[in-house]
Amino acid sequence: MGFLKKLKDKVKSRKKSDEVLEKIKETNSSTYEKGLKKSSFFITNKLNKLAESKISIGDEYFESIEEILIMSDVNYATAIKIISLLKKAIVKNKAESVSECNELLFEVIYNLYGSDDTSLNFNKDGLTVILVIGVNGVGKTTSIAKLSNIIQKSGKSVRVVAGDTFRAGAVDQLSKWAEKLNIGITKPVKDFQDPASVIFKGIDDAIEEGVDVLICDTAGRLQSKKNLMNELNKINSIIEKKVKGGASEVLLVVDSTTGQNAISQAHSFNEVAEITGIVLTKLDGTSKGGVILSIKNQIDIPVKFVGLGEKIDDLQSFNLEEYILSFTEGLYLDEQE
Ligand SMILES: Nc1nc2c(ncn2[C@@H]2O[C@H](COP(=O)(O)OP(=O)(O)OP(=O)(O)O)[C@@H](O)[C@H]2O)c(=O)[nH]1
Ligand SMILES: [Mg+2]
Repeated sequence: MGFLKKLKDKVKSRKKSDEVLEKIKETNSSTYEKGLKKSSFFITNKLNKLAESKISIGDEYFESIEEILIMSDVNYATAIKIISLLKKAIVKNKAESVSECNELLFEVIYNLYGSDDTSLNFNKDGLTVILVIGVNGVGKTTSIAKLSNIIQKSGKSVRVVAGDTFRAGAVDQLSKWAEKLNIGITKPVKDFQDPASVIFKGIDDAIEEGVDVLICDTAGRLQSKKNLMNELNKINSIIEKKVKGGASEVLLVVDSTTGQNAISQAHSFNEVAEITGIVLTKLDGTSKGGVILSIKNQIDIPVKFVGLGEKIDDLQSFNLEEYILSFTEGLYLDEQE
């Protein structure tokens, strides 16, 4: 049985769970498929053309693969690594047709990516605080709404805090979501209030309300590394003062449509904060879904969630199998039983 067929069977045989952590990780194949349509169209089209062209499996084929990977936002070093592994896999599997080699490409990518722990960390002894950070416009606030929805559906109660006191309209935006989701929200009491003090109040409110999880929105303003570090340090020390062990998750949101910029943001934020996971948004808006491989290989912080559209259910736990299957939708495969 071919690799992709095996993967499909694996995804199909997944069972639904009642456990909170497992529920959060449940994914929807059609959301993945829809969200990765552009990437899949781009890559399978190119690979299918190679299969049709009767190109021989040699330098020209590998150069084409390298080009396709790089155009999909896989960084150069990773692309080279993938091709060297692909060459070995072709020999090992005695692959003779281009379509066989194309399928092996995804098996290589799957194995290279490996397994990441995409579970959300929860505080076992009290309030779980999730801090959400990232530059302007990447999708922090919308991802917070979507994440609140996922956590709520898993059976835990949620509250949010509008720690973005910088952008006019930011508080209203989060308030609207909170109303829709029927969850509590802590807002600043004055314009440009220190975000740490809003989060301080948010924690008090969350403890008083007795909710399980508090998600903190922050401003996405671009600032110097030193200022950013100071601000995040202040927020962290406030959380640590109130909740033993501090924030359970520090999620960095990056926009996949910005390609290598997303990678450099992750690098910079990683220097100033202990990021526990990445939320990769707007995958539906790009044909360059390979950026996830660059994140894995250049930064090695687990992508925990992916944004596959603008609707509330379009944030999904990151699942490598779903990702690869959606990516290869429409790929020509050799006839297999
Ligand atoms: N297509 C698509 N749009 C998204 C996704 N995630 C967020 N967006 C859109 O991106 C835009 C910006 O989202 P916000 O959540 O306001 O971004 P933010 O990071 O909070 O922005 P600031 O508060 O200004 O820093 C909105 O129009 C969202 O609907 C996604 O996964 N797919
Ligand atoms: Mg925002």
